[in-house]
Amino acid sequence: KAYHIAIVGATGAVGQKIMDVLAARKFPIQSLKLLSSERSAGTKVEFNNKQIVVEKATPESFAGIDIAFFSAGGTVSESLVPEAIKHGTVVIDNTSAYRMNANVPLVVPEVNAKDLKDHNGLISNPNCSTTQMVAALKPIDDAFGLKRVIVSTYQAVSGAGQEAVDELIKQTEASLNDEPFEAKILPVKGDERHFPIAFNALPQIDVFEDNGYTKEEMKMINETKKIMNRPDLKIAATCVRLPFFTSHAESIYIEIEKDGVNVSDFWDVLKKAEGLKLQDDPDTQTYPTPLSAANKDDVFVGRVRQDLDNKQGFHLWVVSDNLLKGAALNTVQIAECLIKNKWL
Ligand code: 11C
Repeated sequence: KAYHIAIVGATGAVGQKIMDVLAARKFPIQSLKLLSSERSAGTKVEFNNKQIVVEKATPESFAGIDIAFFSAGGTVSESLVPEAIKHGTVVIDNTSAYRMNANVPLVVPEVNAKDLKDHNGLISNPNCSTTQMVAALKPIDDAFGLKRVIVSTYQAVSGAGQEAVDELIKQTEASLNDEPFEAKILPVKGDERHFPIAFNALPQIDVFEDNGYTKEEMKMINETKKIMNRPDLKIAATCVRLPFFTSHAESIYIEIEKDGVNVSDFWDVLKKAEGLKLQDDPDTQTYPTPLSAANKDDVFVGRVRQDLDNKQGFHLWVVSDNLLKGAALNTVQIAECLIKNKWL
């Protein structure tokens, strides 16, 4: 069987990646409707060597659509997802609009595919930095019991959109040419102050909440608890933007329940885990980096070390392409999982 598919936000970076992933994985498509805001409507986009004209997304756009991938920002999802559901379309939403709703599954298939079973027409795709972290933490939790997580991230500018990517390029060129430049986008387009990203590190991703953590940090905390079904998990995050284009990297400190576990026990567990690739050998300087992980599907793990003071404490370095496993790939894998299990 093949399906009638719609992509909302088809001209955006994640929308384009969803198309690439659908084509690469030979997703069973009967028809593909590309939807966008009025501004991008009329644009022609190539898919499988055919030109498709992007249409303006309206409530009626979803008639006859089996699966809609939404990636056009929270406001668009808030207004159009309920309309799509009314048409019987199953929605997989890439925005944060519905992620923490109790009746909306938030899914990384390797971690909690079973939560898809009882969906109500809407499934949320997690934040990119959360997805790669839970993919690495789940097999560890299953094998050794996870007690506490402290994560610091090193995140690519593409997570903040094309304008942030363009800003990094312009600022880098200007800095190298000793020319003046302005910071207008990062750390957060809508926030009051902006700081240079070129040759810098910005310890703010998204706006601050009242507790002093940023929204990105609270997403990592709350989404992880939901996906792993561990509301009791002790977890804190510090999210930092760095001047590279693709992949998020994370330094993760964890404490486990089990005693007597060593690094090679970790390697055994991580090697067997679905969607993970272990790249960890200090003798040959083997570890993942944002560049080595870019354009790859896996979540890469390296630098596994036992803490020097706490035998039940371990340090990991986790890297993955933020637009693939962090966004487009996970979204398509959710749809594949629904089809495979006849849960559509
Ligand atoms: C960033 N993680 O790198 C963000 C982008 O909730 O889907 C993704 C925001 C989200 O800035």
